Amino acid sequence: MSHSKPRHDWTQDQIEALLNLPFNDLLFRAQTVHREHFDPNRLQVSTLLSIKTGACAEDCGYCSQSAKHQTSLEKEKLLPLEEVVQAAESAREKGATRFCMGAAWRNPTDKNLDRVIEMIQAVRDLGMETCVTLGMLNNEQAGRLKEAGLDYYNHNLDTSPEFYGNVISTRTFQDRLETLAHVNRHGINVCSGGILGMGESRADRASMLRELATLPKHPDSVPINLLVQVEGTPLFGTEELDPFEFIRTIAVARILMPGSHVRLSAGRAQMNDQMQALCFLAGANSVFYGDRLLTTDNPEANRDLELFRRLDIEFEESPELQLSKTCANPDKTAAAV
Ligand code: SAM
Ligand code: DTB
Ligand code: SF4
Repeated sequence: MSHSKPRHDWTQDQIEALLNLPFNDLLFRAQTVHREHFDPNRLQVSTLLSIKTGACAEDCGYCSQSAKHQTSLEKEKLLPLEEVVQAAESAREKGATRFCMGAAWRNPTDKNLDRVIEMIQAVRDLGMETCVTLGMLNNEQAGRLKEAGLDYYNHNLDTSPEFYGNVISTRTFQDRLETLAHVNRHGINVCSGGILGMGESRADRASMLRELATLPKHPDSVPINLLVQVEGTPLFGTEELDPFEFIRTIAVARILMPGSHVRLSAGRAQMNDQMQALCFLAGANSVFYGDRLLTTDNPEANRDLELFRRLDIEFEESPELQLSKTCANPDKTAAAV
């Protein structure tokens, strides 16, 4: 099978030309690339937990958790370890292979990090992959997370560098790139993507994808969120994005970053089944699974299971299970990849 090689030299014009393709041509191309790299009927599933909620010092215009916005969110201190382990066990029972813990911090203190490291180790002991999203990190903190065995760090670029100032003023686009560089330097898998539907233009969506696809290494995981409009945030009331524009952006992310998992992230609760099916056809192959995202609703697990059954989609196995199969029968697994 011929694999399209990952490229890191995509230009703004080339990306805009992809976004401008006739819809059916774009989806056909994205699905073709997708099949060269992945089983099109399998999804990677992660479950999220907010381990520290609200009272965040940043002013991200979309976020329910910023102390600068008047939302109805109840703030919570860092959760006790036992509560986190219970939530991870329950996610594992439902079939999730990765557990993602999110904290509403501008950046973690070293003491915060000690507590999160205990959580990472406990979740790893359950045989799950771990992901955390804790805000900005310095180089040393990234090194400590790697030592603790962290698999993924989520830190989104959120939008294009050109549109960024319309959404966030308390940290810069460059700050975000620096955190990603620390994470990558220590060999932690990078999860980085953005949000659509914040009033940005098609050129902004192209520019955000260009930033992601021209990183020294493509992010292993690329979450594409649809803005969840939260009352009390500055972006509440933004004109809704045309669903086909969202699907086009997923398709172009798939073409630009062929070996990455593209995650259909926040906003699924507001999408109908047909739209989600088109996102999977466009190359999305990962979702957040479980009734809650961080502070807002995700589709209920039962609704998802029904959708996946109707679409003949199965969950990706845990990496541990895949590894044990490779050891038992290396030829069979190699042929399937
Ligand atoms: N505080 C950390 C940070 O910002 O890096 C981690 C948590 S933060 C909630 C993680 C990501 O979730 C944000 O970067 C943003 O892309 C996404 N997100 C947050 N609120 C959202 C919303 N209302 N709709 C869509 N995506 C959202
Ligand atoms: C990401 O890109 N999306 C997730 C995860 N990374 C941490 C978070 C979505 C949050 C949606 C709004 C909320 O529930 O607060
Ligand atoms: Fe804080 Fe993260 Fe929300 Fe921004 S997105 S306000 S950093 S929790």
